[in-house]
Amino acid sequence: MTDQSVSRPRRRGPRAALASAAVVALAAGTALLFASAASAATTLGASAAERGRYFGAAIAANKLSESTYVNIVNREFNSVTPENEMKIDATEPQQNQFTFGNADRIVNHAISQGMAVRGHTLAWHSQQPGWMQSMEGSALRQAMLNHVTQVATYYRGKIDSWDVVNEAFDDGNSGARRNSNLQRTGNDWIEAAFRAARAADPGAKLCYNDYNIDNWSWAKTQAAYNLVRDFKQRGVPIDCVGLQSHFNSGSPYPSNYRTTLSSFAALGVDVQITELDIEGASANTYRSVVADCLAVARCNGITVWGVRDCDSWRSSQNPLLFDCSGNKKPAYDAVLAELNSGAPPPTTAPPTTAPPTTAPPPTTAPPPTTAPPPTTAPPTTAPPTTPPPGGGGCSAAVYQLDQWPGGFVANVRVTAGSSATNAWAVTMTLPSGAAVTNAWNSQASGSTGTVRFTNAPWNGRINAGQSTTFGFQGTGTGSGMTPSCSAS
Ligand code: 9MR
Repeated sequence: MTDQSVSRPRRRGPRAALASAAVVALAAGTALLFASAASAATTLGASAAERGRYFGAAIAANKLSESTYVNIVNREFNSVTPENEMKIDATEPQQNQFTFGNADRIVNHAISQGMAVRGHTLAWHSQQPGWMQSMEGSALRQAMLNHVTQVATYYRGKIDSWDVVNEAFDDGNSGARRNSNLQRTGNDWIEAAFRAARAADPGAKLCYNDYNIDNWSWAKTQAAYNLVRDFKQRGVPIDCVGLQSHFNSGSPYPSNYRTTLSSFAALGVDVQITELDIEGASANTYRSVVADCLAVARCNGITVWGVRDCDSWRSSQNPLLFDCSGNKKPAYDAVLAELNSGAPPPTTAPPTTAPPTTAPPPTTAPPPTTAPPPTTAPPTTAPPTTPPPGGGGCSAAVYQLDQWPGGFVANVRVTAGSSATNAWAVTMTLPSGAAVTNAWNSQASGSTGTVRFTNAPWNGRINAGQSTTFGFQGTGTGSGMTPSCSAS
């Protein structure tokens, strides 16, 4: 950490601090109490960001013109997932004819609001356009890879995490792959899709996403776990697992959910809760899900599958955090309180132990009968030997420049060192004649020469060893830039 000039609030002298404390104390005896209560974050996204995480929602392009809807989205969430607009039938309705209009509406809205975007989804047996549904064999494999490449390239630099492959395992107890036209192209179709996605957008996190992989003792969970373990062992690019977590009476929140989250995380991937909804929206169950995520350092984000109950794909179950009029439900209050009670991210890197080599538990094991782990947060004070946040520094790398005559797009991955960051800054000297025209997921100061990019309000906190990305567009040529990173 060499650069000390990350902007911080200006320090005030002890005299000024005493004077303002006296004013507050004189104004009313309760004012100090009120001040401390008011310091808790008041929105889901802000609270999650303080804990190095995001809190997102699936949104629909055609609702962005509804003021009640968009006001909630803008106020509460720091990540969005297009609910349907990035699916294969939406983005490639005719083979090799790509349409991004509705997806762009969501991505542009998110960028304008400083929100992250989860891309959903590049390869899936469902919502395939007619031309793809009728394809098989090597022609389908090529078409699938072309789709992954084209869509991930188009959105390069704008996607935080991609659901590269969605729902590839069978329901039931077999642990087998789902029999789909994609599966029939050969068992390696999943890794082929991940490799194509990495080549197209090296800055995005690449996720495997599925439902009914929440209960650690279910065969489908073990099948997904084995896939991720195998990919990590063989070096197939994978960065995250998405647990959809649609909970209802047939597939309830399991008491071993935290075990599932931490077991996937121990493989060396992020864990994201990607499509959360809960039949009846029990405040206690929502609270437990949030507590489980906060208890696992690499559970780095939660997305609810819709905004208001009436927006839900299962609207009759009233499974979301806002009612149809846009009012906060008790589940909302529970989620916010649980987020606010969570500890900040650990300031030291988690141990880099090898993934367990023992066989996973038998899939027939009955679910544990013990109560779910307590939801109270661990103490927030760091032990005296841990470095202060940011003391472990950070590193930055510029990825694949998109270059055309007169302009370029660059994507930068910022990785925290051995301790968490609270804020970061990346400086880089642009080639002569180049100028930054816009940046997303960061603030740029200066546009030519040495430009300094500082974190957006929601992505300053990066857990030890983990990363976030930002991007920028420029005029001129963007080659040969060497970023340097500082953290606090
Ligand atoms: O919420 C989506 C709904 O509007 C669509 O009609 C449906 C069509 O398949 O997909 C829903 O979203 C699904 C998501 O893409 C994947 N996991 C299950 C979700 C709920 O069905």
